[in-house]
Amino acid sequence: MTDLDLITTAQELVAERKGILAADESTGTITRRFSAVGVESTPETRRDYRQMLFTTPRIETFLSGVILYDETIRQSTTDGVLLRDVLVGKGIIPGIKVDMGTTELANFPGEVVTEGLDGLRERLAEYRDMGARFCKWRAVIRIGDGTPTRGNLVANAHAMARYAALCQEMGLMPIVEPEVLMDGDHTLERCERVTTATLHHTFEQLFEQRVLLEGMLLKPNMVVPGKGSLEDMDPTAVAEATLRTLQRTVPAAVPGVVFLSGGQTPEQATMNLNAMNQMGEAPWELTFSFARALQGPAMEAWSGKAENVQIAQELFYQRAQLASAAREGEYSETMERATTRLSG
Ligand code: 5MM
Repeated sequence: MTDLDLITTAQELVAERKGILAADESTGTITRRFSAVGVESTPETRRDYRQMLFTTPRIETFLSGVILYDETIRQSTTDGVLLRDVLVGKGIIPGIKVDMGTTELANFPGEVVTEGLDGLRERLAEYRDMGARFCKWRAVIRIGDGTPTRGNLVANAHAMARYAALCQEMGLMPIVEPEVLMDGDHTLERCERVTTATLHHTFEQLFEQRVLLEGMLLKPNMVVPGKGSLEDMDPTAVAEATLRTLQRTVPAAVPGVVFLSGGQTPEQATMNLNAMNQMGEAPWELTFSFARALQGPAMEAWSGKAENVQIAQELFYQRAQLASAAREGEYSETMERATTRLSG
């Protein structure tokens, strides 16, 4: 693997009309999501669900890559085909979440840091041998009274940069995901200030650790008001604030920004991505790496029942199609309504 391979992977993942499916929910997270739709979480139900997503007919039209969880990269379909090979067969690049989740940061009450650097080089070698071409690591930043602190932002940024450097050494393209959570009643303006500081520290540490910017992707939150805020979610305001934040912090050498949806509704996340792409001012490709905003309606329709697989796949296909349109700035409420009518 050379720098050129890393750059090629990054560019392929942000190719025209395409984005990434985040299907890397850890067991605890997918268990919570399944429980909300009345599905028991077992290795088999998790396999069935992900098999349903990956085998959706023609989904490769809109997906360049899928982020997998450790369990999933080792699982096979009910016909005995490795799930990762299903993706490769469709021309979709398999990637893998390699962080080990968050833990309380000592001396910083209420703030967390992401773990997973110990033994990472060896784990990366195994994932690379299994065919993964890219990785993902997520840092979680909470907005609260007096938080995030500088100490917390630096600790998370340092860990992300160490992760990214190791990935590149091992020939795996790193996605760096600093997520400022939507939890709270903060304003859009506060989210902008915190996201700006978060990305500033992230790129400072990436520079310190000599990470090749052309061979990585950034997966940030969009700049939005907190879930408990009384402010409306206005796509133009979100797009302006998000682009301003990125322009102030993210070097143009980074090939792409692949947004997380963060608890926005599928419609909101899609509309906001569309608004950004319509502004047409960005030096980076702007696309999606959504989990909930792609999977939500499909998971609900599936509800763990084999007879619902077809309708669930149709809903998943529709959300990916709409996200792909938003990636080009071609999404509209008319398209959304037409899709709703088809599925309703
Ligand atoms: C923020 O979560 C990531 C994107 O998902 P959304 O679009 O739903 O916000 C997602 O890739 C996340 O990192 C994985 O689900 C893993 O999360 P956990 O909490 O299980 O590590």
